[in-house]
Order: sequence, then structure tokens, then C-alpha cells
Amino acid sequence: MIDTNAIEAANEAAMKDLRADYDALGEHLDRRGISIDAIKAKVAGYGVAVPSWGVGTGGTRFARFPGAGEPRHIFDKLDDCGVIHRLTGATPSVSLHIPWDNAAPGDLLAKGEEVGLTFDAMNSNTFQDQNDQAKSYKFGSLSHTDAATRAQAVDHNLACIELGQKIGSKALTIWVGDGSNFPGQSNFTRQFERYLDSARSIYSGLPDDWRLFTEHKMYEPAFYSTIVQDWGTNYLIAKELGDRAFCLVDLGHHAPNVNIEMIVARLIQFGKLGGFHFNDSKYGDDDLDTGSIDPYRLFLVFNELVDATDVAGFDPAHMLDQSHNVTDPIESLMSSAMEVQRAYAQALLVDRVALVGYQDSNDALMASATLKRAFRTDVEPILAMARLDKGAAIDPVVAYRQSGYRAKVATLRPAVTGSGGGIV
Ligand code: LRH
Ligand code: MN
Ligand code: MN
Repeated sequence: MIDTNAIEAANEAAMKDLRADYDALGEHLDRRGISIDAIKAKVAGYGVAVPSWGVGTGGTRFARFPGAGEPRHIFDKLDDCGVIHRLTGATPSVSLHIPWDNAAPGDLLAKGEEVGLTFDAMNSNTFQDQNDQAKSYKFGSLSHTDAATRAQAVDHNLACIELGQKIGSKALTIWVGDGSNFPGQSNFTRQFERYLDSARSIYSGLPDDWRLFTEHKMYEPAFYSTIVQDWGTNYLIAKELGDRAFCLVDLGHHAPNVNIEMIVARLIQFGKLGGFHFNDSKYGDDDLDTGSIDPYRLFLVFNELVDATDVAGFDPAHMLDQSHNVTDPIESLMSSAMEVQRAYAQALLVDRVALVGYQDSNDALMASATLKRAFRTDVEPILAMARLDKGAAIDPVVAYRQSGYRAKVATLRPAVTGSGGGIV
């Protein structure tokens, strides 16, 4: 789909400048006692999963604006995800959403192999009704007042695990839209009890080598109360369920100005950080490109992650979760993957010995400056060199545009007519 010669030609044109920039940054970091090659090796080893639903042109709640060459099904989506990884070398796996991505496991595995991708966490969907479904989720799923509806939602999650096991996934992510729109509509306690009961049934079907991630979100689609509204409730769930249950932090799922990096630190401290859905937002669950609004916050999250590197058993799952409608999703997902890598590289540059010293001596100004120094360092040559070493693109967006991929797939994939809102 992407011609290797085209990547090489684009890299050839940019290589001389990159080498000069890399050497200059290497000298600068040397003076700070940092080996640029060591940082590059860590960045090269880092990967973030791409959400299958991110490669379709997204919509808002108000409208969809279809783009050219939109993927028709999971196999087209895997082609697009393969392009993202081919050009960035940073996204070795895909996170599937079921039933959107339902297909025969053998076919999924074969396609994954063809495009060089493995399968990350499985995402269940009980926040929408499907055509063939007996019970409606209009008034909830795992917490529904009706036992048969809850059972249907539990069964769906177990089916996601079953499919995931056949394709090498090792985690299930549950996000539900259950909640209420009116005070008095639901009894908070009884509703949460029902949720916990259902979640326990799912957990009991979790294979020993799997993890269960529950994802909190403050509001939407429920606008008065959401059952898993914040990290506190999420922590309670993980605690109630057991050792293989963890909290997933989607960066867009908090109130504005919430200190997300501190939530991350708390979850790490108590062994319950499961992973991330990276994206960015200004107001709510905006699902904008990662690092596009507040790159410093992303850096501060990574600062906590790097700080916790030595914590025993610490292995959070990293995924993107974004979908909007003003860019080519492949370009946006590539940019986001690179922003996540950038935040990681910058966080690796923090002088942690100095930082601890400033913290212990209450030197607030120098503690802050220590973080800022790392954040201000332009690590682009490190990221680009890591890509070049892997045979990926020095500048993935440039190489992608030169490849003409979107125009090519537009001839194969009929245009989709757009109407209605929706998150995908
Ligand atoms: C909910 C959410 C969750 C879903 C995805 C489509 O807002 O972040 O992760 O699975 O969007
Ligand atoms: Mn999410
Ligand atoms: Mn979301």
C-alpha cells in the first residue's frame, strides 16, 4: 500500500539535515549528562495502540462529514492502521471495538499479519443498540434495572473476550454510557450495585493472563449522572473486582482543569493504573489529536510514568482514542502517535536527581524549572532518527502525502453518504 522506495526517497531528501540536527542535539544533551542514543533506544522501543474506530472520518453529535476513501470495514481499517505503523514505526497494535469490528478470528489474524499489526485491548460496546439485539440499552446496560438486559450486556463482554483470545489480545476495556438525565431517575446506590454485579460476572470469565480495564467518564451520553463518572468510582470498581482489574484513564473524560497527572500518580501508587486513551480536549470529551491543545499536560502525565518505571509489575497499556472530522484521520493518528512519543522522550530528559533535591529543599522555582527544561528541549531529531533506523519515515505526514495513499484507496472504496451524528 505504501511503496518502500517512496519512503526511502523522501528520507534521502531529509537525511542530511536530520543527521546534523541529531548530532547538535547529541552534543547539547551530552553537556547535560544525557546519552542521546540511550534516549533514542527507549523511544524506538515505545509503541502506542491505534483505535480501529479512529481511522474513519469522525463526526460530532451533530453531523458526519464523510471523507474520501473511508474504510468500509475492519479489513480496510487494518490497512489504514498498517500505513500508520509503516510510516511512524510507533503503532504496532490495534485496539478493536466490538461489534463494529466483528469478523472471523482467522481473517483478522491473517490481515493483522499482512499489515504487520497485533491486537491490543478489546473494547466492548453496550452503549448503542445493534440491529439484531433483543434488549435495548436505552436505559442502561450493565446497570440496567432489567436482569435480562444486564445478562445480554455481560454476554457481549464475554463474547469480546472469546474473540480476543483467538487473536492474541490480553485485555478487555469496558466503558458504559449508563447513568441518568434527571435527578431522581435512578437510585445511585442500587444502580452501582447492579453494575458491580455485572462487572463481577465479566471478571469471573476473564482468562488468568488477561486484564480488565474500566474507563471512567464524567458525562455524555448521560448528562445528570454517569455511573463510572470519575477515577474514584473507577478505583472502587477495580478494588472490588480483584487483582486483574485496573482503571483506564481517557484524557478527555474529566472536568476541565482537573489535575490528570495527579490522578495518574495516585492510581500508580495504589497499583491500579491500567492504561490510557490518549487524546486532547479543551472542554469535554472532544477526542482531538493528542498534544494538540495542552502538550504540557501530556508531558506531565509522562513525567509520572517515567518516574514510576521501577515500580514492580508496572505496565500500563497505551492507546490513542480520537475521532473528529476536519483532518485525514491517518495524518491525525500519526501526529498523535508522535506527540505521545515526544512527551515520553521529553519526560526521559528530566533530571530526576536534581528534581528530588529541589523538592526536598522546597525550592519550588527550581523544581518547576527542572521540568520545564526537559519539556522545552526539542526532541524531534531523536524521534525522527528512531524512525529512520526502523525504515519508517523521517517525516510521516510528508511521506504519506507523497504516497498518494488516500487517493488510491478512494478509487477502491465507494464514497459513504453522511448523515446523522455519532461518535464514529
Ligand atoms: C467513550 C470512549 C470509549 C469508547 C470510545 C468509542 O467516550 O472514549 O473509550 O469505547 O469512546
Ligand atoms: Mn476512550
Ligand atoms: Mn471518550
